[in-house]
Amino acid sequence: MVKLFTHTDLDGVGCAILAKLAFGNEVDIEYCDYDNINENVMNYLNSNDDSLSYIYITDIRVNEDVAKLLDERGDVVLLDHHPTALELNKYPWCKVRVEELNGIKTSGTRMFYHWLCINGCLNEELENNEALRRFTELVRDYDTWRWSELGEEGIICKQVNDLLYLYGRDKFITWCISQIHDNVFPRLYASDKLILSIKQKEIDDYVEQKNEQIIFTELCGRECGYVFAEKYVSELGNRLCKLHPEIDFIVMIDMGNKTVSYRAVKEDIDLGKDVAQLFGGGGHPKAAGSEFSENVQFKVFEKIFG
Ligand SMILES: [Mn+2]
Repeated sequence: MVKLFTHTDLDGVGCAILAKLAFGNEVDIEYCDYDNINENVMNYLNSNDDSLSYIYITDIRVNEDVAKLLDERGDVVLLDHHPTALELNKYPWCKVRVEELNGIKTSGTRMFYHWLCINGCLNEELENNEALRRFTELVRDYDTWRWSELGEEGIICKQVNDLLYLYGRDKFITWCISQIHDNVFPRLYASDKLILSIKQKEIDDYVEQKNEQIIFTELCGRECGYVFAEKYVSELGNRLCKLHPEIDFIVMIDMGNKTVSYRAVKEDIDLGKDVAQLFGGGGHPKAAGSEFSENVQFKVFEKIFG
């Protein structure tokens, strides 16, 4: 058996798709986020399920305590591309790379694809499958935001990501796998295009609404704007940054989920290191996140009603 712990976003789901293609029914997949990855891996290691499975952890990192346990256990590979995970490279089973050999930013799906190819885990048909290669590139281009620099050609990356949330994870995975097997990925049908256009209208309206609510301030010595938002944070963040070139980054606070997302489009800032890490989070130079406690929610309540 193979056990896969992977991130919940398109890049993480891309890894799940690769695992299903490579290992079929022999893989058990657990989708994790930054707030539960360590707990989930620990629970697995302490459970009876942890027999002789090979463990893959993709597009997400574990903390030092869990890394030590995995190091003792063996039969594990961690593939991640977030700069905040680079310190894990001290373990030989952790491969953290930010860029591909050609200098463009890589992603979890892309790294896992290379790993599976090099280690002979994909059959010949899949190894030569053009649609599968395209799939990994498209997921990477979305995840690293490279798609926004590709013009018209990049839009399909965003559309595929939208379809993940429109169809739901399971249906989306089935859709991708069948298109990869038929060597047609990514093919959009009229019905896909219709729901995508309805969705896009909703996102555009949301961005417009949030743009009117933006509050400008200073944070970590830089100019920023903040909004309270809980949806479409990647697209919202990117578009608000572009609408307001005077700010260095945008902060999106999700009160309900107790999370903060940071986004920038400028080159001279590392949001993961310079901002999110100061608040217990992490991430990429242009996209990062952190969390806050329940106490903050109570304080806000008190301020409003106190
Ligand atoms: Mn990723």
